[in-house]
Amino acid sequence: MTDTILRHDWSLDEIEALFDLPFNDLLFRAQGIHRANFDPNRVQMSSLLSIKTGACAEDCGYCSQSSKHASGLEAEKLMPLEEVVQAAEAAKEKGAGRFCMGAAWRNPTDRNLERVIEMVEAVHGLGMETCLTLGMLTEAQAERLRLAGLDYYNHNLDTSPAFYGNVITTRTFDDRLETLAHVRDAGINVCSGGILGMGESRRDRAGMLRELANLPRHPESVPINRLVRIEGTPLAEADVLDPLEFVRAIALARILMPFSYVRLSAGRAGMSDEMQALCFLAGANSIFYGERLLTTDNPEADRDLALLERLGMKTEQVVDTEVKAAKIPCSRAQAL
Ligand code: SAM
Ligand code: DTB
Ligand code: SF4
Repeated sequence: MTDTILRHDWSLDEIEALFDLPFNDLLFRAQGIHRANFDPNRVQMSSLLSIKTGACAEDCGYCSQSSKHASGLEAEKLMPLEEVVQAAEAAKEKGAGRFCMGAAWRNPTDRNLERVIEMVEAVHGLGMETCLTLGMLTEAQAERLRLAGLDYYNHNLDTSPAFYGNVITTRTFDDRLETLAHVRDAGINVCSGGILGMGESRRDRAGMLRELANLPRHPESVPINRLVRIEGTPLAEADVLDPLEFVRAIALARILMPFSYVRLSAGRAGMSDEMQALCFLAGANSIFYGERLLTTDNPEADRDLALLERLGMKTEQVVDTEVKAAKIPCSRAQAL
């Protein structure tokens, strides 16, 4: 059995050295760590819903929802509660355990936050785990969400500190760290990852993973997105990342954050079944499930279920969220 060492002091050179390992050696290491800490044949499934779409004040170079880009996306107001509940019910019916609601805001106003909290409470009422991604949060807002029973908050670092300015200029890397600290301090599970394939170097990929791994506690959930190239955005013509480099990054995430759920996130619609299978072998154990991400397509639910069946993999059972939170291994291990 592989001993799992939990570290928060990785250097860039150490991470790059792991990235440079022969592919089979890297995957063997990642799979060993994965097996020591998780059932390798289980996958956690989250469904996404855009509850407020487009007209965002930020300029994230990859995003269809920025008002600064001409992606042709039609902006929509905050969705009524009933529509959100219907979407959550449908996602639950299909087998999703967690429902993640995203809004194209730089940050929520306190008034909007109260409306979103009604959604969180209603989705909880269906017996699903809840996740939100609403942009930056103040300390008080994070506290309010915790009181409302929110399970996870997603806020991505997106890329390395060095590459960050090439992608986003309207908020800083440190702003993102600050929101993550508010979420962590409030006692909400942290979901944070980034995007690969935006023209960054391998060192940048290592740099992003280093930032995540060197947080005081590892995020419970680490979404690794492959850029979905969207017409009208500055990154529409970015070179497609070598699929094997993407798999390597998944393996690195698994090695650096051994107890975290590593989510094979956006970009799966453009991945072969074989590439996804390699990602699971490298330690990915979570996916976005359902035909829509926020504004772009995800694989059909049936295709995903068929792939899991072919791989002999099963959906992680949805258990009572309180019990589940108590079971998250990193809460135990990282407190040591
Ligand atoms: N507005 C909020 C924010 O930025 O925090 C929440 C929604 S935002 C769309 C959530 C995350 O989705 C981004 O941080 C980014 O990592 C990911 N994302 C957005 N557009 C993407 C794309 N075209 N390809 C891959 N990932 C993308
Ligand atoms: C994350 O890391 N990826 C999700 C979720 N967190 C919110 C969003 C992916 C968005 C992909 C592009 C789109 O559909 O607009
Ligand atoms: Fe706005 Fe989020 Fe898109 Fe950035 S990623 S433009 S903050 S919706």
